[in-house]
Amino acid sequence: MPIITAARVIVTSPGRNFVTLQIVCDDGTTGLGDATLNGRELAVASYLEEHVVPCLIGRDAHRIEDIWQYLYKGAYWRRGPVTMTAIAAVDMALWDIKGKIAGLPVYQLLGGAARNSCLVYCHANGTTIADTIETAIRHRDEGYRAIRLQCGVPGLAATYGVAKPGRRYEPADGDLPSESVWSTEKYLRVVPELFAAAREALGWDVHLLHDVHHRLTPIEAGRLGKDLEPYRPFWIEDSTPAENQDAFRLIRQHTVTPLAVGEVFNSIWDAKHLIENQLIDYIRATVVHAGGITHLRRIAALADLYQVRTGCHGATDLSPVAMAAALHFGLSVPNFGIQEHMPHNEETDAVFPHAYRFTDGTMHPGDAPGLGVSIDEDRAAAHAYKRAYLPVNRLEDGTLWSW
Ligand code: CS2
Ligand code: MG
Repeated sequence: MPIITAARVIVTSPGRNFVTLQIVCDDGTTGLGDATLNGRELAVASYLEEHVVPCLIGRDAHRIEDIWQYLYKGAYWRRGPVTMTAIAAVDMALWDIKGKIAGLPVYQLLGGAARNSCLVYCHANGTTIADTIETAIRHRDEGYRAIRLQCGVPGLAATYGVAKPGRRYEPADGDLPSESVWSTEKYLRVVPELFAAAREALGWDVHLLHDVHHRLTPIEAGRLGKDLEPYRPFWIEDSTPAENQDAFRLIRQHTVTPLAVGEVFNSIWDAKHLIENQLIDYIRATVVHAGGITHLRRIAALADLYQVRTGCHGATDLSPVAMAAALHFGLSVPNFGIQEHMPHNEETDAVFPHAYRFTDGTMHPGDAPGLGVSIDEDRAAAHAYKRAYLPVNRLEDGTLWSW
């Protein structure tokens, strides 16, 4: 059996911060796990280095479930984004090790492929509706069959999901949080116009998605869902904050637009009520923030009972290690829905060489043993960490609001 002899945390910042856990076994096998929590990276790095790594040394790396339970129940202080991201990193690394020793890609260890490849969606954003549509057409021509649309809101200097002109969209910035101003009224006027223009320009053979990013009240979300029904969105995401899972009942009463939620969830308990009451259609919890492959499989199995499908988060603050793990998971689950795919920049891809590939609007993790991703430590060392925060959002009257 492969005994864990070392585990190291590697922090690198090729355009944005990533935290990676590398576990080493006595036979030389190594495994990688993503431990990136955007804006709180060093909290997870410290949790791993100070509290988790000492407990891993000497353990049998094949005992994934036992180690998961040890780190979850053994911490006493259960759940939360930092804890579950740390557990996720260990879990991903152990599945990587198991696959390498077995000589099999991780999806084969999870029951094999339940589909040929994973449908993915990309991001189209722009300051104006016209800019957004132009980008969406370009992505459709690149082969994407599903595109998320986010555009600027007239009267607001900036808004979620829209990159600064000429720059890639990376929301974490600054040595302290930047502040943006929000107006629900202005926003609710522009999104239906965006979708009307998108259907006019792109037709009906492409899925269109939208991320509300936690900013509406339930009844406002019902209004948006109803206004978008003529344009058949694939989903509206994070339409209202989900601490009160039952809030989605109010949205359901007013619209048949599909609802997605969960990228900020870190355990099955965050989603149980939503899933059991069929208040959502897609669950977006991820391998990196919801306890790894082991826990995400439990969430997907519960969701499957209620015809809820997976729609996992996949922004660029999830490293290529997480993307690889997400694709092995997505290929194997019966109730896969869609996988978010924001391509990383070239520097990041160089730090994390990987086997996963994009083809014709879908992605496949590849058949390399394990997760099929590695880390170039020399390149990683060349990109020093720099603290960065996600923005803070306020209403026009200064009220602190969800970003
Ligand atoms: C967004 C994310 O991709 C999405 O759906 O919600 O870009 C989110 O804003 C970031 O992951 C936060 O770090
Ligand atoms: Mg989102």
